[in-house]
Amino acid sequence: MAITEELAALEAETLAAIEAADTTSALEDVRVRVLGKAGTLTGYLRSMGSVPKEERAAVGKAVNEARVAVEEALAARKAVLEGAELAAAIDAAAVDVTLPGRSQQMGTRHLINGIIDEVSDIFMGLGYKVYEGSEIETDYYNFTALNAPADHPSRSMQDTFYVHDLSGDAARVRGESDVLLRTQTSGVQVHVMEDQELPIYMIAPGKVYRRDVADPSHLPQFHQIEGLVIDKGITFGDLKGTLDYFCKQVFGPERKTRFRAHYFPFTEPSAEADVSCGICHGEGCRMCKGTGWLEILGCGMVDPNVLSMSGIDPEEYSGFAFGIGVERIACLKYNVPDLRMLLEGDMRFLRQF
Ligand code: 2NL
Repeated sequence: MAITEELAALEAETLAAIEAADTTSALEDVRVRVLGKAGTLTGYLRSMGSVPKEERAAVGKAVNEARVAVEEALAARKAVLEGAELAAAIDAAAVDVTLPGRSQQMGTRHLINGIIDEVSDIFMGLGYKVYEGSEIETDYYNFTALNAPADHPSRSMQDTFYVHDLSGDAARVRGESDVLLRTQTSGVQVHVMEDQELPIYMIAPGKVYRRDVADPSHLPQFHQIEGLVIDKGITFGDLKGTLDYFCKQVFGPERKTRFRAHYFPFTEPSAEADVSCGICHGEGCRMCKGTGWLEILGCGMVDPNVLSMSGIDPEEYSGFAFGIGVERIACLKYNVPDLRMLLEGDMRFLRQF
């Protein structure tokens, strides 16, 4: 076969292989096979020297034409394949912007914090200041300054969480620490009585601790809001008017209040306040155990001893104080069946409020 015929056959075969290549790497294989260092067409270009002189021009022309035809076909096919591969890569990496996002569940304000804010707003509206104080207190601020007898059971290791005292004092290291987790927020009021100018109109909301095992109606950590007013000429009438207003703000203007005599070591006289039942309006039902009333807080006129211990003259000043259980308000307003549900973080429960 004449060289020109061989070249024509090689060109035809190569052009067919180029058309058949379906990836850029298959196309590159064809290029190397034909135009690479050891390629078939390269072989013809290299062997031009051995072609007889009279044929050299014609063969040279044919080889060159074949090379140009192959190079053009390679370039054209390469453009097509690269375009297709780019389109496929873009498709594979594409993000479907029409897909809905993965939604994050939003948290809510905790019921207990909601009640603390609501009560704080009511008292701030009456000109009271809100003090938060410390959850760790000394025996003096939690008990002694509140007239609690030295042998009162609430002071015992049974009922109060004492904190290891690492100050190095021998007696304290033996376990007789006078540092504790507050069992009521009263210590905050004692600090205010010692440190602030009179008169005092304040509330102290926050966490308190008692050594109880958690059950549907007890938690070892719960919340209290205590209030304290000290001014000249404060009477039990001021206490009743203030707490009646408070109850109507929280539970509704149609609710009534009543005050029953009670005992607390830090107040004299002392009382428990009830609010009329919101279900039966005083008729008696299951909610109020047939009484028509729901107990909601403890209160009283600040004992003169308590005033004196904090440096306030009980001849010149008088005051009232009260303590509200926040979990108790939550139960009355929202019928929480088990206080432990307040601590489980189950959004199906917490979202209801
Ligand atoms: C209750 C009873 C009460 C107080 C707390 C108080 C504080 C000072 C002086 C006098 Cl600094 N009293 N606090 C008074 C009466 C009752 O709480 O059952 N709370 C849930």
